[in-house]
Amino acid sequence: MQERASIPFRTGLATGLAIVAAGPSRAALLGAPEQGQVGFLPANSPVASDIQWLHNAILLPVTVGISLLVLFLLAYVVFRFNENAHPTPTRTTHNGPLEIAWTVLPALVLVIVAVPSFRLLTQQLVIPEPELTIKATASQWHWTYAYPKTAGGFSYDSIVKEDKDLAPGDIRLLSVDNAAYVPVGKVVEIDVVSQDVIHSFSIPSFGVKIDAVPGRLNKAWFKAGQEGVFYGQCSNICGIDHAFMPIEFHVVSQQVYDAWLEKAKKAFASAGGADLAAAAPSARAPLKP
Ligand SMILES: [Cu+2]
Repeated sequence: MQERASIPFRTGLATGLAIVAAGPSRAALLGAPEQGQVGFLPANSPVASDIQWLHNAILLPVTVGISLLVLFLLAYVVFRFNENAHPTPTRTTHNGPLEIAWTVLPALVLVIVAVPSFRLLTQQLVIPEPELTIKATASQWHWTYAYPKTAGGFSYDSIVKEDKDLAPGDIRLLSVDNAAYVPVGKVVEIDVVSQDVIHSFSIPSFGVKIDAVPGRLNKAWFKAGQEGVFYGQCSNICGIDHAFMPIEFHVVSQQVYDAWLEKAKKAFASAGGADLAAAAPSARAPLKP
């Protein structure tokens, strides 16, 4: 069983800086939520690290600061200007410098948030030259992964394990029968599409979350710095089994990936190859919650 990476709940500027400075530790990570967890899953891609940095170093201080300031102003007004403390109200209606300040300062806060936000958005959307491209096709209610011709050109369905099929180390409602494998340290592009309704492909540890829309190819990318198992879920309500189409990605060394590729080529070659159009949704009764 994978050892769980313990991510204690720490917030604020210090954490944001620490994440950026230290980077991930060397142990294999488990990108799955823990019971009672508060905070992010371990970041295992540049985009995920930067998302967490934006949250911890920029958004959290800004929201906490503004909340405290408003709380202070409210309390000040309540105690300083109540009828007992201040029986004769002032007739002041305008204050030029104050009005300029409360217009300029919020605008500055918006700029402080906007600059790293747009940088992050660009980082997510401008995809570096991929070393592996996987096509993820959503169906009600599972994912189909297709590997390119250069990797053997095969595709297979990835379906949630039912409770009776769970092996030791599996995670209920997250483990699947056929996980996707990617090599560590490589730029992986995920091409996401749907063959019925709108789904959403999401793996928090990779900072990937993108809609799967019929007739439209959406793209996302990640570069996993560490080996481990990383889970995600369909994140767009897509029907009765929406909660039962998890995503399981194994980040492994190049040798393990090559070995898996050899096995997968043989195992999935007979199951429809890379012809996604012919890959029918697997016949399966909806799971009961
Ligand atoms: Cu879905």
